[in-house]
Formats: sequence, structure tokens, C-alpha cells
Amino acid sequence: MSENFYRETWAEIDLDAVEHNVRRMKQHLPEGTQLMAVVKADGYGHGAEPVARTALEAGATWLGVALLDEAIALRKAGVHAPILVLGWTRPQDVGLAARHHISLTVFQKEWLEEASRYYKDASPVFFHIKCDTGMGRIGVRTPEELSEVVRALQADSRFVAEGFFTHFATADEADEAYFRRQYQRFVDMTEQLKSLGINPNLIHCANSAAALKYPEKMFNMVRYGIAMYGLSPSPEMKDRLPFELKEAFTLKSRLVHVKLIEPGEGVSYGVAFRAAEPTWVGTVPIGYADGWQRALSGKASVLVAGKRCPIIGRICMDQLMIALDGPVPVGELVTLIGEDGAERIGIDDIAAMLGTINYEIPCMISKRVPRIYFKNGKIARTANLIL
Ligand code: PMH
Repeated sequence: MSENFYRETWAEIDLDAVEHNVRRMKQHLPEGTQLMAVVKADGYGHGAEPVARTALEAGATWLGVALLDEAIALRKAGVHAPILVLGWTRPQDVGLAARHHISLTVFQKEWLEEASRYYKDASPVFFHIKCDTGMGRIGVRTPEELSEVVRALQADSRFVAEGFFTHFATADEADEAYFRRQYQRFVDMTEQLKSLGINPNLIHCANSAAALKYPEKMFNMVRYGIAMYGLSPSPEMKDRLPFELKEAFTLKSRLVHVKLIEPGEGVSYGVAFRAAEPTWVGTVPIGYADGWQRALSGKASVLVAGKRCPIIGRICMDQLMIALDGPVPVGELVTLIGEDGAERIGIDDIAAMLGTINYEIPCMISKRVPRIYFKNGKIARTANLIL
């Protein structure tokens, strides 16, 4: 299928879907609201750089990552757009961030004092102040803490307050009470910020859920993650989306072995499956080391020639077995996530089987699974992440 990987298991990333999801969100937001494409964790497992480039072409103006390392990787790949590191960075790395024109999140006065001592250059460093309005993760929590952070920032003339933001804990839930409280706290803190004499260019609070539900109230930027990848922020929101989201991630493989086993014969470690009747068994070269978790054993199915085939026995490190209706040739396409004929296995289905959220599913598909990128319906590039 491609020159740069040699295995029969791969993920297909539909960049046209990402483009659609960004364009529709831009249309959904009031004119002038900026869109930050959240591409942390290698673009939620889809690939940070291709997703970032696609999102920027479709109208995003900022990129969001969790770590300075992720931001530098994007710079090294030649991405020049503004990037914000959403998590905590070591104060001694402030110079590194500045050299790469990467904006940092701050919320600790001691951090700013330390960073000020470490930083030896004259060029400005751009910060977004994070406030904790109820997520309970990182951020200033009180008016006193906010004043202290602002003072520490103002104490170094090279430090620029470029943004002010918070993050919601429950924006995807039907009950809005906690969300409203967080929103009001954020409004109050933005007022306090003004009274302290700083007016950052960027004020942002929305994740996908908040941007989908309350586009008019989201200040001048939204941070767009899960829905950019075509996934609903929660099962509750799935039937109430304001526009269609297109899922970007599919997972495919090919049968590498097919055989008929006799009644009484077993399959895989521990012989958790034993044939009750003559059974056609297919071997698929994907396993838990690819992120196809062992906990999916006995739960997930795959699609072969438009039919659902259950995984039988335990999922191994690199392979799993499925029950086939009848003889199928080696090399036949196997769909683990995606559509085949009238059948479809969605990321949400796999998440439900594992008792987790859709966010975790593409993130768990390991680097050993090459990614193929589609643009304008054609293969645009392939990425073998381990070679
Ligand atoms: N902003 C911050 C600070 C985030 O942590 C995230 C996602 C987003 C924006 C995007 O949210 P969305 O994907 O719901 O649109 N962060 C996480 C997280 O830490 N765990 O799951 C998602």
C-alpha cells in the first residue's frame, strides 16, 4: 500500500474531515472569534503536524499543546503559527520557549520570579495566565493569587500578558449549574484583571463542548479539540450537535492467516475460546502493543467483507483472532474502526466497550501503527512512526 511501512495494519486519517470540522466551527462562531486547534498528544493520536497544518488552512490561527516538547516538535517540523503550551513548563526553559516563539501558561508567582532570573535574553516572552474556576487542575484560584501573578509578570518588562484563560470541567454535561458557576467566576476574574491594568489580547475558556453549545459567549478564542477530530465531547451531546461532525480516524488491517478448526480446538492464550462446531478462524496482525487493548477480548468485533466478525480468544501482543462466516482469502481487508458496506464500528462504540471516553481511543493506538493521511480523497502522505 505504501513504500514507508511494511505491515498490514494502519490507521487512516481523513484530513478532509478535520477541515470540514474546523470550517463548520468557524461558521458557527461569531465573526472574529479565533480558533485554537488543540493538537496535544500527537493530535489526539491522529498526528499533530498534519492536523495542525490542515486546521490552519481551514481557518485556525492558534495551536494548543500540553508540553513544551510538543510545541518544539511542531516548530522543528516547520510549523510557524502561534502555539500555546497549555500545561506547566519548567521555569528554566523560558528562554527555549522564547527562542521558538512559543507562548507559555503561567499561574504561579514564584514561577515568574524564577523564570525572570533564568531568562537572560532581551526579547519578549508571551504568557497566558490560567485561572482555575473549578477544574481544580492548574491556575490561580483567588483574587489575591491573580494580583500576585499579575504583579510578578509586570515586574519583568520582557514579560507580556498575551492571554487569559480557564478550562471547564462539565461543559459537555446536560446539567449546566457547575458550568455556569465556572463561567461567572471567569467573568469576574477578567473584570479584576482589567482593574489591575492589563488587557490581554486573547481571552479564552471554551473547549469543544462549550464552543458547540454557547458560541456567542466564548470571548475571542475557542480551544477546539475533540470535535475537530469529528467526535462528540460526550454521549449526551451526540444527538444535539449544531452541525455534522465527520470522524477522521479509521483503523484497518488485513487477514494474514485463515483456517478451519475442529470442535474442541482452542484459540489463543488460556484457551478462552474453544470451538463448539467447525469454525473458520482469521488471524489479524494487531494486538495490545498496538493499543488494541486486551480488555477488548470477547467484546469487540471487526468488519470483514461488510460483515461483523467477533474477536475470539484473548488479544495477544501483536495478533488477534476472529471467527469468520466461511473461508475468506488471506489479504482480505479488516476494519477495526470505520465502515465496511452497511456496517460501521465507531470510536464511541469501542470507548463504550472499554468503559472509557472516545478521547482515549485514538490516543491509545500506539506509534507502531503507521498513519496514512488522506486529503481531497487521495493519499497525501504516510507516516511510519517507528522507522
Ligand atoms: N483546553 C485545554 C486546557 C484542554 O486540556 C483541552 C483538552 C482542550 C482545551 C480541548 O478540549 P476538547 O478536546 O474537549 O475540545 N484536554 C483534555 C484532557 O486534559 N483530558 O481530556 C481532554
